[in-house]
Amino acid sequence: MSVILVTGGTGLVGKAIQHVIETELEGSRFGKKPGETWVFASSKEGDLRDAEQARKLFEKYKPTHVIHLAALVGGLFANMKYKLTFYRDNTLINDNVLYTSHITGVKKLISCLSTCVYPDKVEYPLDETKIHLGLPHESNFGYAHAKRMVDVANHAYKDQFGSNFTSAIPTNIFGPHDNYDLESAHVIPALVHKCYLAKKNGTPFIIGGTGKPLRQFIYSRDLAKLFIWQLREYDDVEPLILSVGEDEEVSIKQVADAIVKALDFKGEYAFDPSRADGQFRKPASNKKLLSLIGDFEFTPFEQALDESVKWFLENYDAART
Ligand code: NAP
Ligand code: GFB
Repeated sequence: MSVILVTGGTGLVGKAIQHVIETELEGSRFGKKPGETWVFASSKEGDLRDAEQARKLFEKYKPTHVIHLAALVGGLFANMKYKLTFYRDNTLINDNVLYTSHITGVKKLISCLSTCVYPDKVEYPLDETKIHLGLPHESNFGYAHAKRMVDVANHAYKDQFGSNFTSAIPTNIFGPHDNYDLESAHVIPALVHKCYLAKKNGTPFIIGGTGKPLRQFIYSRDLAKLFIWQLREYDDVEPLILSVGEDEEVSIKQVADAIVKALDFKGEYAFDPSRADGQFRKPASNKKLLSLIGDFEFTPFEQALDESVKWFLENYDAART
C-alpha cells in the first residue's frame, strides 16, 4: 500500500497530476498503480507555514510518498512586490514539509523548484549543476532563495539521515486551473484573462514590458506525467529539470500573438514598456531528463494553449480571477 500526498494539490500543477492519475489507465505508464491512494491537499487541509498543521496533515494521511507543490506562487510583478513574503512563506512551508516528511518516515519526497531559481548571470543553457553558481535575478530573489534552500536541505537530509528527498525544476508552466488574477498571475494566464476582457469590453489588450524576453513553457498536463514518472523512477538527490527543450524558447510577443489567435481577438493590442521585462531569458536544458525517460511527447504549444483557453472560457466563474 502506498499513500502519495500531493501538497498544493488544488493548484495548477496539482490539478494536472489529479487529471492524469484519474484519466490514464490504471497500471499504465502514467496511471495510478494498484494499491496506491492519491491525496490532493489544499491549504484548507492545513496551512503548511504552521508546523503543527503540517504534522496534523501527515498524521491524518500517513503518506509513504510526497510530491511537494504547496507554495506561495506568483508571476514577475507579484514577486517584485512581495520579496520577503515569498521568501518567508515558502521557507516556512518547505522546512515544515521536509522536516515532517523526515520525522514521519516518508519513503520518498519530491519538492518543486523552478528555473527562475537559477543565477541570472550564468553560462547557458541552464542545467542541474548550475543552481548555486551566482545570484538569481533580483526580480524574484526572495522566492528563488527559498526554493534554492530546498536543494541544500535535500542534500543535508540525505547526508545526515540517508533520506530519499529530491526535487524537480520545472520551467514556466501553464494549463487548466491556473491562477488568472491580473496582478499575481504568470504571463500566460494573465494575458489570456486580459485578452478575454479586452474582447468582452471592446478595450485595447495591453501586454506588460517590451515583449522581447524569451521563455520556455511546459503544459501542466505534460509536467504532471513527468512528476509521476519521477516519483516512480528517479531516486537521486540531485534536482531534475522538467522542461521542454532549450530550442523551444518563445518571446512574450509570440505568446501574445498566440493568445490573440486562440481567443480570436480582433481589437488592437499594444505593449506597455513602463512595466518590467524581468529576466531576459532562462533557457534550461532537458537533456538529463530525456537521457533518463527515453521517449516523451510534449504537447505542441498551440494545442496546449487552445486546451487551456477552452478550460478558462468554460470555467470563468469558478476560475481564480
Ligand atoms: P498554484 O496554482 O498557486 O497552487 C498553489 C498550491 O499550493 C495550492 O494548492 C494552494 O492551496 C497551496 N498552498 C499555497 N499556500 C499554502 C500554504 N500556506 N499551506 C498549504 N498549501 C498552500 O501554484 P502552481 O503553479 O500549481 O505551483 C505548484 C508548484 O510549482 C509550486 O511549488 C511552484 O513554486 C512551482 N512552479 C510553478 C511554476 C508556474 O509557472 N506556475 C513554474 C515553476 C515552478 P489553496 O488552493 O488552498 O490556495
Ligand atoms: O510568468 P511571468 O510573470 O514570470 O512572465 P517570469 C513575466 C514576463 O511576461 C515578463 C511579461 O517579461 C513580463 O514583462 N508580461 C507581459 C507579463 N504582460 C504580463 C502580465 O500581464 N503578467 C505577467 N506576469 N507578465 C517568474 C518568477 O518569472 O517565473 C516566478 O517571478 C516563477 O518566481 C515563474 O518562478 C515561473 O518567467 O518572468
